[in-house]
Amino acid sequence: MSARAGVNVETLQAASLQKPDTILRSLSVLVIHGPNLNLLGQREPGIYGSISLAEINRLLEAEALKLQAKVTFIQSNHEGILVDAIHEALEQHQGILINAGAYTHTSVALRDAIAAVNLPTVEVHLSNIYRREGFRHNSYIAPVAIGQISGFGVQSYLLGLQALVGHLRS
Ligand code: CA2
Repeated sequence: MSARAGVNVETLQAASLQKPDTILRSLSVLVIHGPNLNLLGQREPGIYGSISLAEINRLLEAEALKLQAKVTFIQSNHEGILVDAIHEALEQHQGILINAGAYTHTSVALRDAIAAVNLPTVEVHLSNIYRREGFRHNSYIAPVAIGQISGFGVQSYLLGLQALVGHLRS
């Protein structure tokens, strides 16, 4: 081993010999759950299944581990709290995974917050919003998201996380 200015040259050489795709940057993703999603598993299992929000978060943790990413969760029933969380994400996270719940179809404020921070965002829905009532067919989030996954239950979240991390690493 040769040493220069206290730097372990062997370690540097080993790092530079790795294929670029095997050097994984540490990535942090903020997962946002909107209004009423705290009720998952307790009400309306016919539409949203019997899985709880805590279980969805556990599955996302496990998926994030496989993807070598970090996930942080917030659920709120209050639009302003979600807007604040999106603003604060700019300092701490590289991407956002969001199920904005009913705010998907109503909230210009959430859309503007996502556009303002300009963090890559993936929109997910448990149900297929396009097979449901007409008022669920419009998403204010979709035009400022890099993509949307809808209709696959908890898989929508897991596929969304994979897509977001893939996008951030590409
Ligand atoms: O399918 C989705 O993930 C939705 O974002 C869920 C929202 C709905 O307003 C969107 O149109 C589609 C509703 C979340 C409410 O979750 C509940 C869970 C259990 C019981 C009642 C509501």
